[in-house]
Amino acid sequence: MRGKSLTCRKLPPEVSRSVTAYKRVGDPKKRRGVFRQVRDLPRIGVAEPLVQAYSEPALTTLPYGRVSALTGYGHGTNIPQLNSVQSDNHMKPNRILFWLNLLGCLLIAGPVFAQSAQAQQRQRPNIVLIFPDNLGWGEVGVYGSVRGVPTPRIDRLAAEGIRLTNFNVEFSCTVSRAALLTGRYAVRTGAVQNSGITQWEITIAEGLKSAGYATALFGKWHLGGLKWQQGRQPTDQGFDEWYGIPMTSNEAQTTTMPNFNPATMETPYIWEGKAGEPSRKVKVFDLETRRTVDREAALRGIDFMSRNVKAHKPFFLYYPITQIHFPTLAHPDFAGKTGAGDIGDAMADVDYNTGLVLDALKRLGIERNTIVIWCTDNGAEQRRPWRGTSGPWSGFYNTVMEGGIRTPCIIRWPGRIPAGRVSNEIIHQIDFFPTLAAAVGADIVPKDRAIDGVNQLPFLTGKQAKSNRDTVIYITAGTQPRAIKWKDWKFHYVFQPEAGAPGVPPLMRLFNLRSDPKEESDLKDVNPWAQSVMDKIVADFNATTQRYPHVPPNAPDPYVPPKGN
Ligand SMILES: [Ca+2]
Repeated sequence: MRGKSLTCRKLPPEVSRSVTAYKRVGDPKKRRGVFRQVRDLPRIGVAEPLVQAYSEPALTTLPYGRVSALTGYGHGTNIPQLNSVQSDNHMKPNRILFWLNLLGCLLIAGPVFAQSAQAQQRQRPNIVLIFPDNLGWGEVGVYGSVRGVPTPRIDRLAAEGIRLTNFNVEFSCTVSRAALLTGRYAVRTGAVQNSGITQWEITIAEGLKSAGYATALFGKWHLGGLKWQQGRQPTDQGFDEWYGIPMTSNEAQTTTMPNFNPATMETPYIWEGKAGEPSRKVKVFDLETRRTVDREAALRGIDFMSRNVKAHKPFFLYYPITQIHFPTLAHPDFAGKTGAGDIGDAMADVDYNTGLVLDALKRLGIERNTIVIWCTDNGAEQRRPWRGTSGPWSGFYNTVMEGGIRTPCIIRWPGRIPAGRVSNEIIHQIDFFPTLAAAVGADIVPKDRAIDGVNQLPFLTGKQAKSNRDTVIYITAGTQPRAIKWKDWKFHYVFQPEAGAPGVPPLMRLFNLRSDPKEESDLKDVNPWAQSVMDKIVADFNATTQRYPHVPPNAPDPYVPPKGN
């Protein structure tokens, strides 16, 4: 698996084509023409990154794979020659061929040479996944902040990476986290708040851990259910260590409830844990510690990154920020500071904590070798007085209105993902697992179950204009789809714009999200083709459940999947 990542496969196709073309040309004049292409290779990412790899700290990863392994073999002296290839227009073709062949041999022969696992690992990119809670589209500066609270760090991250405007998630905390970490629509996992997901699920953390990554969660878990201590801790799902809350933020209100009785009711705590050990209580989770848990999680995350940089180990830092889920009470540094209420203060808090992590990446010298994903778990908080905003969209979380399932998402990977792009291509949180697997060059996506995510790396890196997805299925309670998104169209099977309220007739409605972002004008009757297209998407999905039946909600461990038909 790791060996594969060391081969020439990782060269960009234009480089491979040029090198191959050069070798095939017999006529010296024509060869010189091809040489001009080859000479330009540094501009598309071969020799230049080699030089960077030679001069930068060990954790720098090269674009296009594992070429920096060369330096690990003591071949650093090749680099001046490579530079001479790009600068010496008069070099004789046979010399050029020699160096190209040498380069090719080294690239191809890489896996043949024994290389320490550590040397491989330090070339894999680190991953930082920042995942605020109930943070709606309309709070973030670069997404058109309704409250006008500055979010300079998130905005800058967007300028340095890609900003998605059609990023899709599941409708609520637990199901969103299940989909995020498993690459599967949550309905397949049986994820529900009170029981979380079974140990049988394989998470991104487990996959990356198997590829040699250090893994940690600092923040909110919410995938272990009420009995999370019984085999459903973060450390039971691939995280080496964790700190934070096992369930959700509203438990911070428990100890101040008028009827709270510690003798008969469970006191919520902030916990910490390491793989192989039971988690330990750190302190009571209440309205005061609710304000500070995200900052503490950021600082622990930075400590985790620092330790792994020293250990030359790639890492996956999952930082599920608890803001701005209710009670939306920001860190004391921000409480009352923005003039835009609790949500405005919390948004500033989120931006600040994001900045702490980003600054640490820079300080540690691993900015270029780290994929940063910043996205939110579901749409805007709706509970008053902490009612968030969905920007141009209608609805809030716990619905499949766009305000519930379309959230901000920014991805940065310097040198790989072009900076400053904004895209309305459809992406889903379930795509992260296969996309990150491709990004780190590890075959870690499970093959014995239905995976709904698709690899979006070619799109994110600009090698392909379109997303590998043009549909999304939205399922809330039960297994019946509530809505389907197909290209610019969205078809509601049960139009339910308010969470908990009954569906509003006519239940089936069709909207064009470009012309009608608020989902107000039903176009079903003038587009009679639409339902059959949507029904086909549902039928295709349902067909997969014959082979891969859903894990039932509340399934106990150990879960054993039934044999599919
Ligand atoms: Ca949430």
